[in-house]
Amino acid sequence: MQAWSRPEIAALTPDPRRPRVFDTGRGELTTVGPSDDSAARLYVCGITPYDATHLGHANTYVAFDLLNRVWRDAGLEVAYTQNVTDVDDPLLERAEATGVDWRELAAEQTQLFRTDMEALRVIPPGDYVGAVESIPLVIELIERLMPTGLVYQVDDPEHPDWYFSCSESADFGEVSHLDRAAALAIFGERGGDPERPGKRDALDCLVWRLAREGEPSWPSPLGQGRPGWHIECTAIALAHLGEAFDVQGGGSDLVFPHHEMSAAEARAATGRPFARAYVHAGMVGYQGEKMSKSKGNLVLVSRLRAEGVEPMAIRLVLLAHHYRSDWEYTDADLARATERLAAWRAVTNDPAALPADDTVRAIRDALRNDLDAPAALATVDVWVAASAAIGGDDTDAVGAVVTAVDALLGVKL
Ligand code: 5CA
Ligand code: ZN
Repeated sequence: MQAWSRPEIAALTPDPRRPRVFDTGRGELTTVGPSDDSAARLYVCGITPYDATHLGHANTYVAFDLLNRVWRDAGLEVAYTQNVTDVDDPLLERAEATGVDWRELAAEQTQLFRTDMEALRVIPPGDYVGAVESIPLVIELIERLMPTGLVYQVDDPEHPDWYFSCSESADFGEVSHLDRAAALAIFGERGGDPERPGKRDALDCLVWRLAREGEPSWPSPLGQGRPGWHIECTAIALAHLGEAFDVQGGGSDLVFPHHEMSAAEARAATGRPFARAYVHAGMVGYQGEKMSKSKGNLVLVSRLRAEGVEPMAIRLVLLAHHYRSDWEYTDADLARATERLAAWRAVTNDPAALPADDTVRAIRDALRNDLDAPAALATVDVWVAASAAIGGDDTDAVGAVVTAVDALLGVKL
């Protein structure tokens, strides 16, 4: 699948220090990236293409864009894969409810997402991969799992779908560390089917759903059907990035079951960890609840853009919140970001300002310290305010700040 076009990425002299980010699995900050000069490998769970792109989605992709940019700033190449869940229950349900062909809905929403990402200057993944085009990879992975004895058909004569015995897989729980009661409750809320009769264990997850009347399906040795959700990401990540890649990312709503179960499938198939670290962005809320397609309380990037909001102001709204925090969007966020952008531009339009070496260094430090964008913004604010008040005659400073803000924060001034 085609990704979106790449923003121009400003170049700084590399600073080889690796970033530290919070690994949900370890429950602490950890240094991420290769220890040699091989490429850093990143997988970020992509959209299910309907109701795209709300500020919650954008927040997650901008968070991992920071990681991508810091790795690049460290002189590393970044192998980045992102999926599109272009066939799954919620997409099919929405298509059915609105009388649109599911393929059309997916194509149109994926395209909208591309234009939003482009506007926000998010660096595209090198591999942008749809679930539908990856069906052969999914089948291959399920077949690879067969000899483990962890894949079985549910005891249901009408629909003997294929399942994976998650909780029997080594290290199950390594990502979320949930106890069984909590896992069962969340599984039911997030697309799982703990109550389906005929499974070996309530936490087992679907890997291949056999065809139902009116649903899309593809031929396979497992029977005509379609992939389950978790195995989609496992198959795509293993095929495009290999085993034990550096970071598996997504929003915190994916910690369980999605990332736990993908990790269990990969571990069972390869005997190695799926990813070296599992990194999660916080949830963005609106009007008192998590912003979500199912609730409909959405602030869409495309709507803000259509209202004339500068994409760089939207990006600054997101960067003003630490990627791991949960926060609620209000109009005041946008007003503050718009003011900030104007203040930064007012100073960077001048030919000279106060010296900026310490400011550039502080932006780099802040981002290497768990992608602390709010601290980076505050550093720029201080330099901008001081330069506006005092003036300054450093003619290199403006260019240095503009380049650093562009390269590291992705904000074009
Ligand atoms: N296609 C799957 C992942 S394989 C999926 O979760 N799609 S999604 O469209 O629901 O979400 C896309 C990404 O946005 C995921 O990483 C998800 O964690 C993140 N996300 C969804 N809602 C929010 C929100 N309110 N705040 C922050 N991130 C969110
Ligand atoms: Zn995923």
